[in-house]
Amino acid sequence: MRLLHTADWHLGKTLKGQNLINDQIHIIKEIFKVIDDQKPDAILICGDIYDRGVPPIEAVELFNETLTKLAERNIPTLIIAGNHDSATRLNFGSKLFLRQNIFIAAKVTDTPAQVVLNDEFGEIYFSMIPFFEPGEIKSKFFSEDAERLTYNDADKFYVDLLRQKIPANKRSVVLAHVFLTGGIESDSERKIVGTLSNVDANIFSEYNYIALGHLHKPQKFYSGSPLKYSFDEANHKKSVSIVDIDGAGNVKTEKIPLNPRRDVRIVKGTFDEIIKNPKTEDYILARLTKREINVQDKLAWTFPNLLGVELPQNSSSEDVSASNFGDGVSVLDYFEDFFKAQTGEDLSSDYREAMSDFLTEISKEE
Ligand SMILES: [Mn+2]
Repeated sequence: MRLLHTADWHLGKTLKGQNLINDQIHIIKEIFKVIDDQKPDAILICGDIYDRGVPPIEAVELFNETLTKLAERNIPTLIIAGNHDSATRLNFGSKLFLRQNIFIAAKVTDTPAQVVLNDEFGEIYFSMIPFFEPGEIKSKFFSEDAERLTYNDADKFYVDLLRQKIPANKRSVVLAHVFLTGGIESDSERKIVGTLSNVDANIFSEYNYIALGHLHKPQKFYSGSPLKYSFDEANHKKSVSIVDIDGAGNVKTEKIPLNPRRDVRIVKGTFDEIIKNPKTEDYILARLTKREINVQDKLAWTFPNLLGVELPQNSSSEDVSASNFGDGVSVLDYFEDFFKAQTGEDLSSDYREAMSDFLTEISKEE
């Protein structure tokens, strides 16, 4: 059986205020090229479908179109929720989608979701473990006075429930959205909170293939995100994983690189050096090695998608989005920029008023 493993699409994400929806539309087309070329028997999407619990409408539209296209191709698709997804919202329609061979496991359930697919050698069991906090497992399966669980305890408990249902000598695959001990992190992942947030790989040791989401750099067990979602990922090579499982349960994986619409890059040097770069549509962070003022407008000729300028000297760095912060700019204006950078939306007059009242309140307290 051949699988395509991907994760961390983060539909609806912005990068320093830049809406990435067109980049995401493009990269999903690229993934479909891989699907049509490699002809996987099933697709695994291991969490963080959306960037936030309430995704923007164009992100929901994109995911809707994607599921429709997968159903048209009749490729079984297995989807779990990540720590950025709203479990309840992602769960919408999941029972109806079963008819289309689209399996969504978003919530902790009494009977954990397990899907069985067949190839010419027989059955393969797919254990689907959505992201959850240990407290959710505790409140569902343990008494109130039971000891607190770590992520490792909670995931191991869920894995044990799933393993009980897998007959001996059957091949199996696990999907999960966890931070594996020893994994390499990136800036665009939202840290899983809790002191013991890591999970040990050995809890999954009985599976033939471990398909994980959460870490954005492609690495062992992780397909990584399809796009670079922070500038510290500038050197990543983004890909999807093609996984072949033979009749004996042996696994071969290959990473298929994805070509983005626009790359995410850091250019470094003095202003004079940087400005010599050829004009590019890529998303650029300019890291100046010599302090210079008012370079943004000049750099924008070469880099129309300049998303940040970093200056040397201590820790002083400036974002384009926050470039006018300083004397004469009110905190409220700064907040408005920040709000727009975070949400991609303008601050409504109601919110602006509420924030203004709040600022007045706290200034009284000082
Ligand atoms: Mn993620």
